[in-house]
Amino acid sequence: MAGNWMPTLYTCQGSRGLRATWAACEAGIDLDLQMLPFPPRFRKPDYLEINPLGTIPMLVDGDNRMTESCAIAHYLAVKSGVPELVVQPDEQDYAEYLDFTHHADATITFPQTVYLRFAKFEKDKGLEEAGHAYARWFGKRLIKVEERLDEREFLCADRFTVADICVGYALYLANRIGLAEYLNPRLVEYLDLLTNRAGFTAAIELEKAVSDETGTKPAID
Ligand SMILES: N[C@@H](CCC(=O)N[C@@H](CS)C(=O)NCC(=O)O)C(=O)O
Repeated sequence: MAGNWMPTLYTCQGSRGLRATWAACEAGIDLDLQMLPFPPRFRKPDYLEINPLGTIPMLVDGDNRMTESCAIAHYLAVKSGVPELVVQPDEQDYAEYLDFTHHADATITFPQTVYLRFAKFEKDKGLEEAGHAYARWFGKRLIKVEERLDEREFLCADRFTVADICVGYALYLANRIGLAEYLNPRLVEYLDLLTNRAGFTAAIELEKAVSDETGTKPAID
């Protein structure tokens, strides 16, 4: 990446912010990575002054503040000048690219996080069964990605793009939070391909290195 552009990413290790860290690593962008304890609204309350939502990730680039992981991944890829990472409006799969990039968080990660809250983090509050119902719902919602990957290596345009980063993170999260049983063999193979990329490994290592340096625990152990 040319010049001394270094946007700031506030995130927690292994959270949805990994979509942004991963996109930055694929695109060769240096990030000013600020690893926060999870959840920042309780463990780092002054974060609310810059992000009243209290959520991570948040990207700060000059006057721009972004709080959606998939939008941040797309933004970094476009700004980095690595055009292959995004699908351009004049390419055949542009509509699918936008759709899968949004589908990843809005439709797939959404039930994952409700499961995580009710069946893991707040297990003692009596809503564990509701959490497991959301897990099953997550499983059903994988159908669109399964069908899309039936005869394709990547989701769009016959190459690795930000849509793969966004959906890939949801599959990676599934493995980490006990939802691996919902990934069929094709999804397992696809996830393997993604997590073996140098950009993914670099993102994992970068988040870990900065977290270790600052003594910050991961979002999910
Ligand atoms: N749609 C947003 C969701 C952001 C979000 O809810 N992040 C979670 C962590 S993965 C969070 O910050 N939860 C803690 C809280 O809301 O206090 C995105 O994709 O970035």
